[in-house]
Amino acid sequence: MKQFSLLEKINYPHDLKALSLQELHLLAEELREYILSNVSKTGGHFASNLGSIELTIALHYVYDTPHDLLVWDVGHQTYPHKILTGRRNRMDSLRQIGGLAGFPKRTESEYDTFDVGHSSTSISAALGMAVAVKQRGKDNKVVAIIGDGSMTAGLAFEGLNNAGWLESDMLVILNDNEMSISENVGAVSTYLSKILASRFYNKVKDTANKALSVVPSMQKLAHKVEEHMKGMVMPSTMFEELGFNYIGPIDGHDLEQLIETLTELKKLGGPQFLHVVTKKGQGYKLAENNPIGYHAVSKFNPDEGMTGSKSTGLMTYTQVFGKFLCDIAKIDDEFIAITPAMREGSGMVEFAKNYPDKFFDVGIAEQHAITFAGGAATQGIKPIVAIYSTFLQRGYDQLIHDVALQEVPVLFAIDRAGVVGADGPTHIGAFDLSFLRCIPNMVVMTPSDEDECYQMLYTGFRINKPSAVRYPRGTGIGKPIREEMELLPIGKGRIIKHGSKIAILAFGSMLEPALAAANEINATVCDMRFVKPLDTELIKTMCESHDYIVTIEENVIMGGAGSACIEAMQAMNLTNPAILLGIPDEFVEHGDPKALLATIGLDKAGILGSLKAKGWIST
Ligand SMILES: Cc1ncc(C[n+]2csc(CCOP(=O)(O)OP(=O)(O)O)c2C)c(N)n1
Repeated sequence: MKQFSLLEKINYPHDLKALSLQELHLLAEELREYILSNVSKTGGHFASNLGSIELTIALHYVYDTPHDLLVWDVGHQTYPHKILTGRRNRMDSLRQIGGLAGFPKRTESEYDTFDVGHSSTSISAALGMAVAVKQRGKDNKVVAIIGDGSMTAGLAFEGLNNAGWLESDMLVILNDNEMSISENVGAVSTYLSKILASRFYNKVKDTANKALSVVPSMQKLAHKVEEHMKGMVMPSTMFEELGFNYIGPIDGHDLEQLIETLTELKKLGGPQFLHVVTKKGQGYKLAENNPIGYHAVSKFNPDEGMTGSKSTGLMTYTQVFGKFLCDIAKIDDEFIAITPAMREGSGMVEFAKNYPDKFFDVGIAEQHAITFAGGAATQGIKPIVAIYSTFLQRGYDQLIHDVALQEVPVLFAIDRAGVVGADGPTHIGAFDLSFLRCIPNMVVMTPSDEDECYQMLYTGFRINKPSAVRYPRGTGIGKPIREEMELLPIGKGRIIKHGSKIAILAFGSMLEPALAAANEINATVCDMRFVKPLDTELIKTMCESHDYIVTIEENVIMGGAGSACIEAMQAMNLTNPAILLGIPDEFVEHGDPKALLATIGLDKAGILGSLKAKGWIST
């Protein structure tokens, strides 16, 4: 059993304030051990949390939280913050049903100032807070903490642009570890590396600061000297041009330096920018050496490290997509594959290695990814955009305006559609069928097994239209992928099981539970395949030969595939009673995906329960 004798005395940030620097160092060590011992049991984000420990301690030590507002970006690095703000004893419940969320959540703690999960929101949110604080005549300090990966998004720059202009009192801390989930990409990333490399400037600056800041009255002079030297040895930083006072880079694992710098910065008004350098995985060698692998982990033995998850023998849909990319590259040269910073999660590692000229990691920039694809498509190159359902939400206007309206052939491979589990409501892919099917010119497909997914990707790739294939997180059902690629008939579903009285129209991942339920009650089951264009002929046949219709999808019921079926039935004057099964009108919380699906009635028992409740089957 590990000892956490100091950490156990720290329940809230005010307990920190009495500690000496030496004790704060010890606390950092214990926090590191505590995170390792907990996250290796629960799974969750890992390497970024080891990297943010000293920064978190320093922030809570210097600032008066929760009165002062810490605004974390993404929030996957906030386990130290959670532990120091009253949630230490609940860390073993992390990301489980009823347990702590994996990201900051305002309903969970008054120390969580803004709900996060999607990146690059912190500067805009913090600026909004700073403006509100001023309007209300309050004195809360506002600090945004953003990683260099998250700094690649347009949204972060929109916030900076506005903050510099408004001259608001706020501090932006750039936590630079030179990594996104993968290696960070783009010109901003190169620029940050250049700043880090300019050691000469830092050395001179540090010496001048040390020499001149001993006497408080000399601090102003120190600043002036620093400004002057910046002019001499280095042009002003981009952040200064945007209206911020840039400080740094400083070592984000040096508690003393962090505390000193933050203490000084806290006294300053206007937009301040602190560049902090950290190491992803700091203090756990295996994670330091493999920050990509340890970005997010499932359970592992801390002494051995991750040994790779036990293979179920089943392919994940992500792997099906990765295979499709590599296979299509062998027979077609005229395409590119685009990811907004999700190379690993989207199954593109092998493709990126083998076809670097065709692979584009554009950074955390979903909007750009889609418009970039639209542009390429106008010039006869077929783009494949690999994107998580939840992150596609960021690029909605681009999808409508830059792809669908111009009817350019872009294929969207939409991963993590439906209930995703531990990441919770910020990451659930609940809405894509609703927001895709209302866009003219789109073809929208929902595969129910691995081979269907593969063939749909091929079909979407070949048809000369904007198309989307949306598939769930995790493994398929074990259907082998056929060698030959097949063009599926557009807008056609298929009957999988013949029965009577009740017809279940299943979309994608819900075919499996639909079949399980149908086997008990002799219902008919259709694999609808296409949400758009919808197989209205099949719906008509089902309505004419059955009393009742059930639709089922892993998407919100509102405006989803079931709604499409009802619209079609209305248009054809078909009046069979129908039940629409899907995600209800609420955000699904974090937890085990199977259990979550069961709680919203999207499993065999739930389907049968809904039919019984209607009196369509006997109890
Ligand atoms: C809009 C959006 N796209 C993608 C992601 C997935 N994502 C989570 S963390 C992360 C990397 C963030 O990098 P950085 O901010 O540098 O933090 P680090 O992981 O290096 O600590 C990405 C791409 C996300 N959370 N939000």
